[in-house]
Amino acid sequence: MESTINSVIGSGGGTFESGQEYLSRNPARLDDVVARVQLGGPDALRAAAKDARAAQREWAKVPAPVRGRVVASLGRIVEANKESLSRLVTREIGKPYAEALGEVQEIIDTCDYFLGEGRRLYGQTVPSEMPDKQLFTFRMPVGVATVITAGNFPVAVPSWYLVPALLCGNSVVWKPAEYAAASARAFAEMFWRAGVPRGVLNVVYADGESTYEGLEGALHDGNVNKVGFTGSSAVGSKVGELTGRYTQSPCLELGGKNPMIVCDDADLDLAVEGALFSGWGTAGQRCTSLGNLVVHRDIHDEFVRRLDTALRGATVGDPTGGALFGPLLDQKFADNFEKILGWIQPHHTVLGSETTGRITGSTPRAGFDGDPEAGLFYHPVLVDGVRPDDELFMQETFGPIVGVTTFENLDEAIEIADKPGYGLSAAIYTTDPANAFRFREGIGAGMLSVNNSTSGAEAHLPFGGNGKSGNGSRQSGIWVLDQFTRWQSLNWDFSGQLQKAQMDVATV
Ligand code: UN1
Repeated sequence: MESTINSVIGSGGGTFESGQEYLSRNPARLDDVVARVQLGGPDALRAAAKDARAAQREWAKVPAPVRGRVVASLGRIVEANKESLSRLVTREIGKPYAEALGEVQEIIDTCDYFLGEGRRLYGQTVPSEMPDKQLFTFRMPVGVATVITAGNFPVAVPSWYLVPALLCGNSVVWKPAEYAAASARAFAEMFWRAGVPRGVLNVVYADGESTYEGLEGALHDGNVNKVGFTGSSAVGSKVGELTGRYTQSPCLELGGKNPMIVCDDADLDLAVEGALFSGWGTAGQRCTSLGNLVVHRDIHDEFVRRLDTALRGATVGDPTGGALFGPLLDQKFADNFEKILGWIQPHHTVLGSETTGRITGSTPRAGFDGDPEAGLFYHPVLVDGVRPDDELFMQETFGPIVGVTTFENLDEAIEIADKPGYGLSAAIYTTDPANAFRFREGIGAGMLSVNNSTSGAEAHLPFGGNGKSGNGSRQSGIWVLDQFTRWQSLNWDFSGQLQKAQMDVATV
């Protein structure tokens, strides 16, 4: 069954269609159309931001604990629909069902965390340097948040923005990825059912160019106060430039080339398991996916042998079954991955599969589960002999491919690991705490793991990166409140005189 989705849902109405229709297809069975999406032109986002502005004032007047109750109710609605939402995510983006369940759980965890924040959202009382005067701080909503998200985590990552933004009294314009349109709509419906007024959460579907133009227009109109963006580093830097022109600092969660250092004292089986999950799980399509294995020279051969065996034994295929990974997200990602396979050089050794590229009837794979011709399935690839200057080492791949590079001492490993200039997530496998601490101090990433993989961050820790991975902003947990509120100070003088700061210090 397919559904039709209009370019703008939630807010006032009007016609913003650009005339372009996008078919959101099941990437495991391309003939299965999940939704027909009417893409909007630049006016769509601009109009939605105007409606969001109009709705925000009333929403901000709703007491924060009551907004917290709406978040609590959202969590319960998501919980009650956990299986159906997960099934839709699996159908629309090809994420294995077990991972989709984990993704939906991440929303429930986010709601559980923030529902109590409605009763906190603390400000401070601060002593004054003058008598009979009291100082206070308050958290104010920023106003209208425009949130642009990718489709690899079509509901959990949006929840990291939407839930705290709404809780803090902001209204939201959400532009989800078109290839995850139906999942986004199903999730938005849950907000509205939970009690978020329709104009307070507005969903817009548009292509990249119209989104950029619409955002520019909405910023010009003064109807956007905060932009949250999850996507590529290239687009993130454009969003940074655009918002910078309006003296705004966006919340950017961008790409990663996440390294895993495997020391000579590591538990190799544990490291293989971690590499398999974060390198090829989710078809390598997480921003936290493993990009570079940086392996100690002395254990390199044994580690690569074990990883190669594990990868050859991994099941690829039908995401509703037990496969390690399913198809790539969408044709655009498949085309990009074909280009990335061209980065394999003659000095590389390709392992993990007999061949690279799309899995078809004529390039079968042992243990493939599903119809290879029906979807965007690719062979997993392990590339040995990668050098730190290779494109494969330096660039994000967003697909089921991981390279191996060697090192001799830990300082060198840390330097190599940071070379691509991203800084999202990084892992080390070692049994020596001293190695772990040196890694913690030296590495540039925002999220670290010791003896665990690069993916799988928990929802109440700060999520985010540095360098090409972001501008240092953090999502999730308490830290995201600084994205969606502004500090306001108040000084209250009850002395009955004009007291001047910095003037009376000598007389006290
Ligand atoms: C992403 O790919 O954009 O840490 C987010 C993880 C997940 C979130 C990934 N909790 O891998």
